[in-house]
Amino acid sequence: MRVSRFFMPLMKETPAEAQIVSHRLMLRAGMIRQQSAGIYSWLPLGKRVLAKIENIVREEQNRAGAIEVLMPTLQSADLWRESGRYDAYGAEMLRITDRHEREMLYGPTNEEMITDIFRSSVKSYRQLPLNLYHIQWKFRDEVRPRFGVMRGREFLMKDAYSFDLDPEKARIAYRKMFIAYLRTFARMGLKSVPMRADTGPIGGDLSHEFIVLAETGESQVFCHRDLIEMPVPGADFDYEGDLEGVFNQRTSLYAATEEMHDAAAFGALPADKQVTARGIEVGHIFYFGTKYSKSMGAKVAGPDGTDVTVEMGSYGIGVSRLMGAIIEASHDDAGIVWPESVAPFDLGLINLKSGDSATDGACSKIYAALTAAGRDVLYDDTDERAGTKFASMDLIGLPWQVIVGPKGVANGEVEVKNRRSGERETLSVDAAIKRFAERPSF
Ligand code: 5CA
Repeated sequence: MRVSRFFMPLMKETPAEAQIVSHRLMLRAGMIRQQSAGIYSWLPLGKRVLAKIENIVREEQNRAGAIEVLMPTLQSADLWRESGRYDAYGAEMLRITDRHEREMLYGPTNEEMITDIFRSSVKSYRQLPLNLYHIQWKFRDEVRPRFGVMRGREFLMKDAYSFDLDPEKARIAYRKMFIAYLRTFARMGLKSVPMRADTGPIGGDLSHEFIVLAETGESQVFCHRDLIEMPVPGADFDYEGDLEGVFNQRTSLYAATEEMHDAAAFGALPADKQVTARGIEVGHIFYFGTKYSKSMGAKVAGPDGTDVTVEMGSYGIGVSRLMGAIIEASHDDAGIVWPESVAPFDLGLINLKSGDSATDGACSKIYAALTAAGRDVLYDDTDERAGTKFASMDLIGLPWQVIVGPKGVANGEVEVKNRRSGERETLSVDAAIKRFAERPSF
């Protein structure tokens, strides 16, 4: 993509309305635009990152055996009356009436709808276990939408729902998601800590929030220091094998959100292991048994032919919130520093003298070769000053920059800069092409 043809409305000024760094940087980098309180348009750079985050979430859900569906944003109020949550949900629910005076709502979550899908078509225990998920926009009329996409009113969520024959099997489903979440966040460069959590309006008695530690986080959390750096299972993890090992290793150490905090148990940890911090909740998983299946009649015929009410859990990830969390965890004074896995482009190509035929020629060669190799290159071919180009490229945070100027080109050379470390290296044009065309991590 050439910058001259792209849509990337960067802001020079620091937006006054943004209180935290991720919100400021997303606005300055032209990734989002606020349309109403807590409701955003996703501009091209933001949309690209959102798609990358979504894809990592999807790959890890699939790997753990969950199956993707897509449910609508609008739901019928009658469905929610069946579970009793239509009245219980309160002012956070956006209620809508259609032209036939039918009561509808913009879904804040989907337990009722997925239970309806399940009960209409699953009749036998042989079809279990089943875990269905979707990645869809939600609406919650939050009292205080703030911090940009961190606490929006409209936001993108991955929500999965598991169905099992008995509580023991439901715990297996819970553990699979628990492990999938560790992998999902680690692939985005985040250190997440699962913490015992309150279940709120979703219900149930077993629940973990996945927390990324950050000073600007909305949650007060307490955990054992060893959880923060604990390695996560690899891509070859066997979801049909031992789940308990990983699960127990994490849950045997103290970690709780404020609502579930046990000061005495925490105080019993060695002083140097006690971490009291702020955190961002990027995921939340629940096991709530038969709360919805019972009220909505979701049953299957068990092995002996008698009806069994299914055991359920639900598993959410804040897909749009993750973008804010990643920036909070990875930025510097010059701007965003994207991990390669979610960067909007793989690298930026900076032409320091557009219009100079040798420089233009070298850039075109690099751009064509890397694009042909499947790399996403953002080529700054504009005639802005060099300083402006450097600042813009640093602000939008692509992991690598290839800098091409007339002096270097006269010697057949370009400069490669790593955005995170700031390290620079001079390479021949061909070596630079080879380096990025062959990078296995892309
Ligand atoms: N049905 C369950 C699990 S699927 C559920 O709704 N859980 S939740 O309420 O905890 O939401 C799941 C995740 O969505 C949260 O962990 C958080 O990362 C994200 N989320 C919740 N509210 C917002 C919001 N207002 N803005 C952005 N993300 C949000």
